[in-house]
Amino acid sequence: MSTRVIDVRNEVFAELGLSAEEAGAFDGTSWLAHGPLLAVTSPIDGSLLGHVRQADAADYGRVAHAAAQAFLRWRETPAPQRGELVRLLGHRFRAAKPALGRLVSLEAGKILAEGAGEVQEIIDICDFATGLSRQLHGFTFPSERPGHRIMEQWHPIGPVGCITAFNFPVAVWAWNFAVAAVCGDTVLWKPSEKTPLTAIACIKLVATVCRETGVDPAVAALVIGDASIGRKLAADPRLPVISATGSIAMGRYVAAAVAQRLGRTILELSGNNAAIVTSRADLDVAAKAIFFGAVGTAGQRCTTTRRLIVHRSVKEPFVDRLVRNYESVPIGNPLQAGILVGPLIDNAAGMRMHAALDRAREAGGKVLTGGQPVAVAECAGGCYVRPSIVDMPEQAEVVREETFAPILYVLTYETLDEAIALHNGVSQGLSSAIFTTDFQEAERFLAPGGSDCGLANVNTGTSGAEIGGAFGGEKDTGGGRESGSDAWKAYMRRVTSTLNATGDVPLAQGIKFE
Ligand code: UN1
Repeated sequence: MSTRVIDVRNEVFAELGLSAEEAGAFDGTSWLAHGPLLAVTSPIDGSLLGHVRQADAADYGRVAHAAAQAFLRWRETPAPQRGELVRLLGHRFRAAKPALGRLVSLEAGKILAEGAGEVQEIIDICDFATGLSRQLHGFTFPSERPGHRIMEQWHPIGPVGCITAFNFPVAVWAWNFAVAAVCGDTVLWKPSEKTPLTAIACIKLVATVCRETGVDPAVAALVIGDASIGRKLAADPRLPVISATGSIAMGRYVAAAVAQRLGRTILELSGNNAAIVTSRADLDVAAKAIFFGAVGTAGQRCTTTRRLIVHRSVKEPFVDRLVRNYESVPIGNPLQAGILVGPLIDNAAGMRMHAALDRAREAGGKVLTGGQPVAVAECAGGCYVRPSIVDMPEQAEVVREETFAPILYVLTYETLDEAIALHNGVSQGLSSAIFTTDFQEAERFLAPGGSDCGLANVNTGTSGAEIGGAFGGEKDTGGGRESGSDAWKAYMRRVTSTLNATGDVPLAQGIKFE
């Protein structure tokens, strides 16, 4: 199988029905866009993948209107029938997995296994949401009044605006779309400008299944554009819910704009995830999990392990071992079998990594390995770096920031209290892990005074969460929850109904009004 970007591009374009010039707005009927042309390049070697015509303000208006109109019909469709669309979609994504996974690799620079893994998340959430379509349940409550009953219903809330980032160009949309769709909402998606082709490919797949099943394809609407389009979504009163993944700065803007119109947000912003390795850890387990968490996806997951908080007694052997793993990790063309670390998304990301390492050194940090650019034959236009480990004397400012690159800062501790204080001493609160075989240490980490993150793991890493749980985190991570568990509730409106089956009107709280 070829590993040349251009060959793979030609194959996946043919399989997924993409052309060299695509339109970045879909209203359920036509692909028409009138904004500036966007050149889409691969981070693998900088080569041109294609062009996408972006949406202008009028395109946005047309697409948002279509999503709002489609909602009126979709919300009346019984939920299990909505689930049937999502079930068929799961099949379609199963069939498309090899091609779509490779397109993710081309556009986001992920290794093939991770590109395919991302499509697997789509399939998994489709399966989950299909079951969910028969379980959108409400409680009933005993009334204080005789002959009365109180019940809750969950109704579709409206078109959902979904803003996603480059690093999970399709899975995060799918968590939102599959769940929102069975909830009876339509979804208007604004993907990252770095990964518009995977978005177009997904929406084309959904539209095909919609047409085959008689569903209005505007249930999955798409609008590709710059930040001005994102601002339109945030300000649009037709979109009662905005789900956004990206930087803290973007999240603050979206939160304020949506709050201004009293809408609801589901925010998944940055992570600064730590793994605590205690003196009682199984170091084999810890090393494997932290290696994948810190180095996987070239350090460009929200869930990437960015800080290692290690007990003084095991620090030396453990860090030495990690350094050895880092020094032998295969870096290169992510389309090639055996490669574990692909490129950073662009040169700017490489520069930010470089700057962070400089700041870490200034703060007294010692770079134990990595940080250098790596020249990859035939991929001269890509930004490849050697993942880095930096021993830090303290949790300096640079450690408390999220640099979207493979840098693992090492912090040392003596007592578990100290470790947890260091762990929680950052503004982000997405994912976390402790490595220990000691039950009491594990329970301390999971207790209310332990990890303050939305995801807290024991003996498994910070990244690679399954779709079945709710995904998201606290503090600057934004507080939203997507994907599994009861995250669906954020995509619906709750109706509390009191039913009176008597011929009288007794009032609550014992009030007499006669
Ligand atoms: C992200 O980085 O925004 O838990 C999502 C994980 C993946 C999802 C990451 N399942 O690492």
